[in-house]
Amino acid sequence: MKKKILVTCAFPYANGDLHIGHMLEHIQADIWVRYKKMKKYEIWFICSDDAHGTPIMLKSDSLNLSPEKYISYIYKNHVRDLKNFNINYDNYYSTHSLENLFFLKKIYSSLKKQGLIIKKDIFQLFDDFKKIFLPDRYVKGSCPICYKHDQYGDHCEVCGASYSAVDLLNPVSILSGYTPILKKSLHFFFNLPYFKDFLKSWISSDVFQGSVMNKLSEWLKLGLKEWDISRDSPYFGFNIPEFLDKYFYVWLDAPIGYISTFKNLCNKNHDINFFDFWNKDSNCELYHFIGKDIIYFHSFFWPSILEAINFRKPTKIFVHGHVTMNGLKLSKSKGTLVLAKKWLKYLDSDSLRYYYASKLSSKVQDIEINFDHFVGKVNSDIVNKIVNLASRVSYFINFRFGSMLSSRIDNLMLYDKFINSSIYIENMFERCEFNLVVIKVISLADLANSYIDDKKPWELAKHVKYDIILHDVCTMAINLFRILATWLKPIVPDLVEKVEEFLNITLLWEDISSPLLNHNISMFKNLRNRIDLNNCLKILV
Ligand code: NOT
Ligand code: ZN
Repeated sequence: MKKKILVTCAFPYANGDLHIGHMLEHIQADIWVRYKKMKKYEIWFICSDDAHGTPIMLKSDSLNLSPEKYISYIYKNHVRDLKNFNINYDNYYSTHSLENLFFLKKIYSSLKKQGLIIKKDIFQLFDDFKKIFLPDRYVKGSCPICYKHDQYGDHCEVCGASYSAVDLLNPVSILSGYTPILKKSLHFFFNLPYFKDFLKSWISSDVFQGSVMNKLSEWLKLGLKEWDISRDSPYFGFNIPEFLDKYFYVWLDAPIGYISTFKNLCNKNHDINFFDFWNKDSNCELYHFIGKDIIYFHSFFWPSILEAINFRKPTKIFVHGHVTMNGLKLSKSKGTLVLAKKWLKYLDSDSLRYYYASKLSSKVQDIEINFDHFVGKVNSDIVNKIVNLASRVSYFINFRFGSMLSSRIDNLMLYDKFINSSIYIENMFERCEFNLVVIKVISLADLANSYIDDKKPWELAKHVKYDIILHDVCTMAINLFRILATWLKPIVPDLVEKVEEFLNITLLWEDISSPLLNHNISMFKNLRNRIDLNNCLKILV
């Protein structure tokens, strides 16, 4: 029996709109989920807004909005953008929810009961002007190791050293411009070192890609520290019971959001059993898609918490690299942090989905967007090779044969060659090697186009006496096109929706082994336009 699967993406912060960097992960996971759905798995795909933390509080303050109003505004934008990129979530929720508060309290009380919460006074940088403790990213100063100026409170961009904000030389608050003071406060810590042995065996249990596993072993050797899970007021988040001026750190309630978002889905769909998925001995699978910047949270903190509360651990944590443009990180100031909605103003969702797919593998590699390459790739692969395949023969089917496919295909061997590639394509989808799916599909599209070049239907059409063979050749080409479109369905859903209208069928994975014969297709219409480089350049303005 196929195991049921729950899939999550990392929760986007509710402090701004989604950009094409975010979309990489949503697209990657969505392709995988769509593929699994086509293969008839019971699979649930969930995500949420990560609605707590200092940046969200400060941003809403600056807009003169309550944080609640602000996160609900951002939520609507996120849902809109995800929908427009065809990211098919079964539930998209928020960590600022009753369900999340419920699980957070329950989990915290269980950790407390087990003696896993330690309270300690610590000293932190405090902006006495703004009356707020400063998160690492809100303080700058000189690196205590290489003395370079203008470094953040967590690590030095010049020498790469990690340190704590209190070690910065000449610290300055980004919020007020004043020198912060050191202030004492009581903090709550999760006893992460207690889970050392568990983590040691868990991280080597095939949950991660090889390169991630190596990194984790290195980190583990460096030793685990108790994890600070509390933040002082002012903060936007959930209160710690009995401590009115203290809040749970956003990174504690964010992963708990995986549980609560799923619970919220179960409340809406009574056919799903919550505990089937989260019990310690669950038979279902749990997949997290995340970026390489948040590995530590998902590989050490999150599984330790699940272990502590006797819940199941993730089956796989799939880590991807970051999006770059011209070899550089996406950045607001350089205009390369392209918002999802801006992308859609000048380009379309399928083009980004296809381009990402053509570059995504199971390796933790950065994904470079180069607009010349992007335009070439989408136009040459999708328009010249895939769509063209149908447009080269549809005229004859539509006008010579009344839109009816023939009762035979012309070349059974070539058809079988396509079908025999299905196993390989399935394996590559399964392993998230989407780049190899694309390579295979395009190499078969080349083969199909060569087949048409050889058969020259436009020559056959000159003599009525060749009508039978013309009909079989065109039917053959349409059938090859149909197989390719079925394989591409998880990647480019907008295109394939139009293909389905044209072919007058729903493309199903299990159907491709038998050719489509004696079947009425629709009139061929343009299935997609070419991309214009000028539109890409408009995005960057
Ligand atoms: N909002 C975080 C980020 O880095 C991701 C949270 C992931 C969700 O964008 N939960 N967990 N763990
Ligand atoms: Zn330095």
